[in-house]
Amino acid sequence: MDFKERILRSARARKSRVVLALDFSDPYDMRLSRAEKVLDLTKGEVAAVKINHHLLLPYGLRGLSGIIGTCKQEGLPLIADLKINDIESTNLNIADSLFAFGFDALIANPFVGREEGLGKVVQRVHSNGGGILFLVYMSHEGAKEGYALRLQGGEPFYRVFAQRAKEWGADGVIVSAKSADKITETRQIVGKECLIFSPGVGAQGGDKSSGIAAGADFILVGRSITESPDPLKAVRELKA
Ligand code: NUP
Repeated sequence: MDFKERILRSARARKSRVVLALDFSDPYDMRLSRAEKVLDLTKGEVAAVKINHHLLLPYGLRGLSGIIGTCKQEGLPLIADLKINDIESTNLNIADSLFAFGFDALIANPFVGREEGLGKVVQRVHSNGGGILFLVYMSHEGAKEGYALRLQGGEPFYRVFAQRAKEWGADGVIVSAKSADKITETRQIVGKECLIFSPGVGAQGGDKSSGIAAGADFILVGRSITESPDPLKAVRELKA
C-alpha cells in the first residue's frame, strides 16, 4: 500500500481529515512527554501526524522512537515537515534518514528544482513506499511575497509549483486554508489524484472548514490542538 492509500485508509477508519501537527514550544525537556500525551489522547481521531523542527531538533530521530512506534502501531501515517530545499545529495540523505526511522512522507519545496534537486528524491521516496508533498502556497502573510510572485510569462509561482507537483509525481501539496481560491485553482491543476493538505487553521486565523469546502483533502492543525487545555475536544470540534 502506498502513502496515499495508507493516509486515505486511516482517514476513513477514523472518519477524520485532521492531520495533527505535534508542535510544542514548552521547555525542551518537557516537549516529548507533552507530545506523547497529546498523541495518546487524540490518536483515535486524527488521520495522520506531522512532526516539525519543534521535536526533531531537540530530540532527533532516535529520540522520537516512542512517538514513531505509537504511530506505526496505530496505523497513523507520519509526515516529516522539514520542507527540504537543498541539493540532491543532501535531500536524498534527509529522505533516507527519515524513511530509515519510520516516517511515511516528507514535505519539500519545489522551488529548488528537479535536476539535482528533487527529481531523484521523488523516485527514492516512492521506492520506499513513501509520499512527498510539495509546498504550493504557504499560510503566512509573506507567502504573497514569494509564492504569489509572477514570472515573466505572467504565471504566479504557486501555479508553477502545482504544475510541478503533477508533472513530477508528488503525492500531495500544501495550500493555505486562508486562500480558498488558491485551493480551488490548485485542484484544477493537480487533478484528483494529488492530495491537498491545508494549514493555517485556528492559531493562524484560518477557518476550520473553508479549506475543506474549497476542495482540500486534509487540514493540518497544530496549536489549536497542542495548546488546548482539552486536546481531544479540540480535535473533535475540528473533525465536526
Ligand atoms: O504553509 C504552511 N503553513 C504551516 O503552518 C506549511 C506548513 N508546513 N505549516 C506548518 O503547519 C507549520 O510549520 C506548523 O507545523 C503547522 C501549523 O501549525 P498551527 O499554525 O496550526 O499551530
